[in-house]
Amino acid sequence: TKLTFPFKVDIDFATGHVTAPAKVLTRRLSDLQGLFMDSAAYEQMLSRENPVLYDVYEIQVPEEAGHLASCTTVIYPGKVGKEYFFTKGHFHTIEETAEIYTCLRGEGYLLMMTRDGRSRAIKMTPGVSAYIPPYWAHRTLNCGGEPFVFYGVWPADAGHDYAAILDKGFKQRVMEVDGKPAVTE
Ligand code: M6P
Ligand code: ZN
Repeated sequence: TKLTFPFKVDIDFATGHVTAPAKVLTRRLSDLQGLFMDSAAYEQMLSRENPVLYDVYEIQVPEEAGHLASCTTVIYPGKVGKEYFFTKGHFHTIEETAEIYTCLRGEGYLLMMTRDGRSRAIKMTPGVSAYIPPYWAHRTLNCGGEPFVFYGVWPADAGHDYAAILDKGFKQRVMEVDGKPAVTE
């Protein structure tokens, strides 16, 4: 690890915006091809519009062991069919690395699963801080009517591995049932 100077950023809990040095990653509906359960609803929505599902504001540090990367993520409210907008979800390339998500605003779920088929869901509301252990893939979703904002911290060299998610998806889904979010197996 090279010597890095201490720094600070300001996080706006309402918007998730972070003051520089932050890198913005925007994911739209078209970036999540094949991931939502209702593919007809997906295609229909995409034929009309290509909304932003979430923005990630990453606080930039060297991607090296010893550093901690962090970011805010803002998932906008919405659904594809009955399924709430979610992130792609990923394993870490270095699988023995953990992550912490802390909810700043709104209402959502953190879905986690292992390669051998275990799964867990944690309800996220402001002040809830969730621990994602090593080896657990993670996806978040917004099941409320306002932006869902959370702050995540992970080892900077962990990396993102999307292959298994793009191939098999997540075991659990969160759908609207009778006007309320329900976690389905
Ligand atoms: C969280 C972190 C980021 C991740 C982001 C979006 O903020 O885990 O590392 O990039 O969510 O999730 P994804 O990369 O799965 O689209
Ligand atoms: Zn991660």
